[in-house]
Amino acid sequence: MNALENTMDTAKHNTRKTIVRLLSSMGSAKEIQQYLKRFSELDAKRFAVVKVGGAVLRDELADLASSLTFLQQVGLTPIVLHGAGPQLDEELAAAGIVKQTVGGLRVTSPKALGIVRRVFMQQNLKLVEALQSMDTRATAVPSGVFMASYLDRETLGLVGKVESINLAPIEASLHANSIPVIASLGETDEGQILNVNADVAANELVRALQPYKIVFLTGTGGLLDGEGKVIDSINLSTEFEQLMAQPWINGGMRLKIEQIADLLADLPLTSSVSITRPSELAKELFTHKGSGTLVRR
Ligand code: X2W
Repeated sequence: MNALENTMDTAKHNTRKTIVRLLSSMGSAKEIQQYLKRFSELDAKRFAVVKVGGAVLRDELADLASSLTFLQQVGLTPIVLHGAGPQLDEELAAAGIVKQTVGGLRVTSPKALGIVRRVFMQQNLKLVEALQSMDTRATAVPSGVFMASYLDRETLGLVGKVESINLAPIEASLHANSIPVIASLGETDEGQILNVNADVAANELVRALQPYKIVFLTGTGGLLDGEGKVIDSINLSTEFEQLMAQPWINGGMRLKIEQIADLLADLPLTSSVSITRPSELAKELFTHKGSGTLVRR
């Protein structure tokens, strides 16, 4: 068996595990039916945007593929946007390019951009192939969605700021009930490809689509409190100030919560952001209890 077949064998096994886990975490089948009905009634574009970090593609591909397959099996099509941070770290280091970030964004030289493009394409195809090998319809959308300008060319080099979103490739994929798998590469009016941070790209995509569910899949399985335990839920309208005053809130976490608060402010009140791990995606979507961290405003 080659590596991909191995992954997919695990993924098929995990799809069965997903169903068993889901059933055991529910009060009754009524619960899953309620959610299924609610999601099915939404316009396809408004069901869910799922952001997948590069670390998840590296460490949890089988769980990710089976969770997305499960959604397609129940007739739902999520919109998937992925990053490739750790893969870029590795490939750029291998090419002798020293990592430099400003405000969490990677300074991207012309030489680095060549590697960024190749790695994004590879990671995009890896997820699409993993899905297709499970007979799941998926469409590679490695670029062409994020129309961008230079964010700060002097400081950051070839890094993009999203100016507008081209929904056409996403809509075509949804129309074919195929999961669009989008990479966070931007493109200027002149056709210059730019490196866009995947969380930033996900947020812009969400602003354009106004989906019901926004899910960030991470290795941590949620936002962690001072003891490293996953926080169940955060209600921004009542808990924001109190949360931000906690001594254990670090810079990265503060930024993440602030970004989510900004994002939710631009969305209908019914929308929520969840942060969970791939194996718990169905539990998050179809049970009252959910999984990971749920953030509302
Ligand atoms: C990011 C794009 C990848 C990314 C980078 O070069 O790392 C910028 O910083 P994760 O895995 O979701 O972190 N781009 C400009 O964001 O991937």
